[in-house]
Amino acid sequence: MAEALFETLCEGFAGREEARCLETPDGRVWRFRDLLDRSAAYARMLRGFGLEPGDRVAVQVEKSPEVLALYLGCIRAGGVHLPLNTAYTLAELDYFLADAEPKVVVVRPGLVEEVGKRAPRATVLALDGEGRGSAAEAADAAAGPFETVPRGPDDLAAILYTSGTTGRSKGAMLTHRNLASNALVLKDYWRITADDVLLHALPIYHVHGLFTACNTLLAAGGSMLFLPKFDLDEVFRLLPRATLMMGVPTFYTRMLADPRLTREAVAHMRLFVSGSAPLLAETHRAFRERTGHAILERYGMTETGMNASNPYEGERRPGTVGFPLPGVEIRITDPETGRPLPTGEIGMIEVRGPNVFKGYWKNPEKTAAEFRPDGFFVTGDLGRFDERGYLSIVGRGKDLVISGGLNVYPKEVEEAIDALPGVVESAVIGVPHPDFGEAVVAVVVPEPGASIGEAEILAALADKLAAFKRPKRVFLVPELPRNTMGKVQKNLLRERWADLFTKAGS
Ligand code: MCA
Ligand code: AMP
Repeated sequence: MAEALFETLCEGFAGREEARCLETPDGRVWRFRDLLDRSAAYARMLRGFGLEPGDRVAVQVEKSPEVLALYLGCIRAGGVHLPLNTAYTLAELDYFLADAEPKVVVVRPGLVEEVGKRAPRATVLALDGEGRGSAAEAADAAAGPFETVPRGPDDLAAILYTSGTTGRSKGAMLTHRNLASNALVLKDYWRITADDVLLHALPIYHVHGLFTACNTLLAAGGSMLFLPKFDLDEVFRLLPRATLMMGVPTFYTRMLADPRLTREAVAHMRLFVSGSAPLLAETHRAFRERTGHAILERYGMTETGMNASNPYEGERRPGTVGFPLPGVEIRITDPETGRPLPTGEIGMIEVRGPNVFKGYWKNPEKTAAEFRPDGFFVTGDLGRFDERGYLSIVGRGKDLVISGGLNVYPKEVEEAIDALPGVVESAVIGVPHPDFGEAVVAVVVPEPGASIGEAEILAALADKLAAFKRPKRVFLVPELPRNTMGKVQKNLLRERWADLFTKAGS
C-alpha cells in the first residue's frame, strides 16, 4: 500500500528522470530531473528558515511550475503544505494565518509587507506568476542535494481549509497515506500512463488541480501542459498535444459553447474527466453528441480526495458519479439515525478508506461530530445507489452553493451582510447559472428607512469576501419567508429567483 507521498510521486519517473514532466504555454519545459532539483532547493531553503517536520507552509500565489516545486519541497522537508485560493482577501487570510500558525508564508510580491505585519512570527516570502521573487531567490541560494525527511503514513502532508455550515473554516488534515493512496488508485482506474499528456487548466490551491491532477500524473510518470488558468483560446491551441483533460463542469459548458469543439479537434483525446460540482446530464449528452467522448464524472471532497468514479471501460452514466473507487467504502444512511439504508433509497453518503482525512486541524469536537464510531465520515451529501451500483448525488444535506467548482457557504456570506449597517437580516441562496452552474444571490431585509441598496452592499463586501463568494445579485425585501418554526424557507426564495440567469435575455 502507498504510504510515503514523495516516494509515490517519484514512482512514475523512476529510471526516466530526464523525461518531460511539465510544459508552460510559452514552451518552457521542465524535465522530472528539474522538478527533483528544484524541490530539493526549496526543501533546503525551508529547513534553512527553521522548518521542522510538521510545520506548515502557507502558499497564496499565482499558478506556475515553481509552485509545484515548492509544494514538493515542503513535503520533502517534512512540512505540511497549506495552499490558499488567490481570491481570498487579506481579511480572510488573517483567519488562516492565525489558525494554522505557518512557519513560512509565500505570497504574491505586493503582499509581503502587509502579510509580514499580520504574521509576525512567520518568514514571509514572495513568488509571482512567472515563478520569480524572494522565495525563488532563496531557493537558488540553497540549491544542492537533499535527503527527503522520512515521514510516517499518518503524518500530515497538507492542510486544506474548507468552510463549514456553521462557524469558521476548518482545516482538513490530509496525511501522506491519504494523498499517496488516492494518486495510485486514480492512476490505475483511469489508466494513466507515462504516455499521457494532461491539459492542466485548474488552479492548484484545491484538491482537484493539485492532488487529483498533479499527484496522479506524477505517480504515473505522465506530463502536463501547465496553463496558468482556464482560457478557452489556450485550451483549444494546446488540446491537439494533450491526451487527457480534467475540469469542473464550467470548463465543459464553455467548450461546448465554442464552435472550435468538434469531433476532429478531440479525436485524438483519450479521456475527459469532470468533477467538483454536478455535471448536468444534458451537458454530458451534448458533449458526447458533438465529440463522441463520454465525459467521465467522478465525486470527491477536500476531506476525502476522490471517492467514486464512473468506469474507464463500461458505461459512463450521465447524472451519476459511478462506483466506489477500489479500497473506498461508501454507504447510504438515514441522516437522522445513521442506520444503513437499502439500495435505491436516498440518504446520507458516508465514506471510509485510506483516502479519508485524519480530522480537522485543532478542532477535535468537529472531527468527532462528523465521524461515525466505525470510522465512516459523514459527507453532508445526499445520494443513492441504483440497482447496477452507480452512485448519484441527489442533493446536499449541507447548505452549500457550488459556483464554477468553488464552494460558497451561505452562512459565511449572510454573516458578512448581516454585519453591515442598515441590514436587519439576509438569506443567501444558489440559483441556476448557465456558466457557473449555480450563482450566489442574496436576499436582504433592510432596516426601515435605511438608504442601502445592492451597489452599497456589494461595495461593502469587497474587502471582506473573495469575489467568487460575493452575490452576483442582491434583492431587497421587506421580510424573509419563514415556516411555523421560524426557519427561513430558502426553497421559496430559490423558486422565486430560479430563472434569474437562465431566462432568455437575462
Ligand atoms: C471567477 N469568478 C467567479 C468564479 N470564478 N464567480 C463565481 N464562481 C466562480 N467559480 C468571478 C471573478 O471573481 C470575476 O468577478 C469574474 O468571475 C471573472 O473572473 P475570472 O477570473 O476571469 O473567471 P474565470 O477565469 O473565467 O474563472 C472561472 C473558472 C474558475 C474557470 C470556472 O473559477 C475555475 O477555475 N474554477 C475551478 C475551481 C476548482 O478547481 N474547484 C475544485 C475544488 P468580477 O468580475 O466581479 O471581479 S476541489 C473540489 O471541489 C473537490 C475535492 C472535487 O471534487 O474536486
Ligand atoms: P470541496 O469541499 O471543495 O471539496 O467540495 C466537495 C463537494 O463538492 C462535495 O461534498 C459535493 O457536494 C461536491 N461535488 C464534488 N464532485 C461532485 C460531483 N461530481 N457531482 C456533484 N457534486 C460534487
